[in-house]
Amino acid sequence: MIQELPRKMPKYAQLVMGPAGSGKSTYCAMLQEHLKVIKRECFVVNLDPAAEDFKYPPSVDCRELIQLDDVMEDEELRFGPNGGLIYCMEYLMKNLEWLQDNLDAHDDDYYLFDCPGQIELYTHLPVMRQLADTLQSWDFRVCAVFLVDSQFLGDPSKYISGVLSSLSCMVNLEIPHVSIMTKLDILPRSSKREVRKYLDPDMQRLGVTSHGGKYQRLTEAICQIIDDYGLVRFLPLDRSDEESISIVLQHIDTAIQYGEDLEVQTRDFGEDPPE
Ligand SMILES: Nc1nc2c(ncn2[C@@H]2O[C@H](COP(=O)(O)OP(=O)(O)OP(=O)(O)O)[C@@H](O)[C@H]2O)c(=O)[nH]1
Ligand SMILES: [Mg+2]
Repeated sequence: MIQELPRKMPKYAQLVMGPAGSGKSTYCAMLQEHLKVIKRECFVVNLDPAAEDFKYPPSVDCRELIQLDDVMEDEELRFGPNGGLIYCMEYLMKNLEWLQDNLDAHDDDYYLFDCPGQIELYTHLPVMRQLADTLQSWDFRVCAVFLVDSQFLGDPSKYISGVLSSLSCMVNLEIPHVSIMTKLDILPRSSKREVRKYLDPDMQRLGVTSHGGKYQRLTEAICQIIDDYGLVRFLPLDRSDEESISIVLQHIDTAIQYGEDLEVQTRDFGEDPPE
């Protein structure tokens, strides 16, 4: 007789990343609120050792393990703010059992990890890769959510650098990846029209020119690759528009196959009413 093994249920995580001030903490607070409205629970984890106040109630706060101020004031370490932050993140990676104990994650739990804004964490340091790999070894399905401020995407050369920073994070982490253009709610109407061009861009038609002309062919080749392989597409996020929040969530849920293993909820309505 074939015995059915108990099914292992996954947990879900979004690693919310992006440059300083791109809106990561605001996104976590907003998404937690949105999920509450649609009766889904999620926990937010603060992974920024320099965070001072919160827009959401953190379920886990890495500052209980290590704080940037303590590292900077340490007589032996003598770090500045950037080096200090990297030190804190490396310290966290050496103490991942602290994170595991504090997460206390159960089947189907959904977590948002609010990460710090140091871009080097995503592009070439091993820290975030290590975190993503560890979460996966703890049965999490993890999605990288990379935010870029729409204010900085409004012309072709800025757009290319936004695409390349998101792309280097994608290549570094090798997990499902969603890129988001934030703060559309504060763009003036004329810029909104301009920025929409970049949501589904035809890189060749954007007319990207490099400053010196010398690198023109390189720029064109990069655009061609991004275009041909559909490598990075930004989803617009306007926090004043529930539908845009919902579309972003759908993309991420699809990327991590959220809900695929959920049990069908049944409800007992009692006996049939008399005719
Ligand atoms: N209007 C508007 N403002 C936003 C939005 N997202 C963030 N902001 C503002 O942008 C600033 C930075 O937002 P944060 O959420 O702190 O950005 P962050 O990426 O967490 O910043 P760091 O953690 O310092 O890297 C704050 O003043 C926010 O109020 C948005 O969608 N719309
Ligand atoms: Mg933040």
